[in-house]
Amino acid sequence: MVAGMCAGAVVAALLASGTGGAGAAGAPDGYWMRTDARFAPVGALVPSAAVTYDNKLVPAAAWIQVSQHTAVSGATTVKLRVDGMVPGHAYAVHVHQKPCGADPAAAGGHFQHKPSTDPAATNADNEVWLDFTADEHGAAESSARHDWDFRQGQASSVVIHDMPGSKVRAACFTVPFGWAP
Ligand SMILES: [Cu+2]
Repeated sequence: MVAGMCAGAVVAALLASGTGGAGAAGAPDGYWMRTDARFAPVGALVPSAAVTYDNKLVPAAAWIQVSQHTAVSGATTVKLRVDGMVPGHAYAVHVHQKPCGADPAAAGGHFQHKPSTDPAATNADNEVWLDFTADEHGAAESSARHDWDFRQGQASSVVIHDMPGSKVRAACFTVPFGWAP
């Protein structure tokens, strides 16, 4: 079991950059965010920010945590942790543009640093990919780091696909991604 895996409310904080002067040393400047939830099916009595569309691949009550740090420079690191997934299964995960909905398509397309209709632009350098393979307990971690930042309103969820290279959406988590102030 992963420590500290209790589902909780969104923890989002926008920390103002240094208190005047040139770069207050050691201050955690930029945008910090961490949020977690347990998956629930569409139409669950108690709705969740994390919805599963495929209860076999992403069981209800599986857990997900997403965190983000964007430095003042714009460099952005996104981390993913999950538990309760199918042991040994390889999933593909991307940051998508819109919040999750009852319809898996609601999350829209991938966030792209340089928006493009060219299929070649769909890659881990131009997008945020958080693919993982669940360990023997169904847990996993992944992370992605880029020199660039999200744009307002264009990164709103993390979509878990059934397998790498697939467009099928097994689950979705609405996440308050932010950008450097
Ligand atoms: Cu995707």
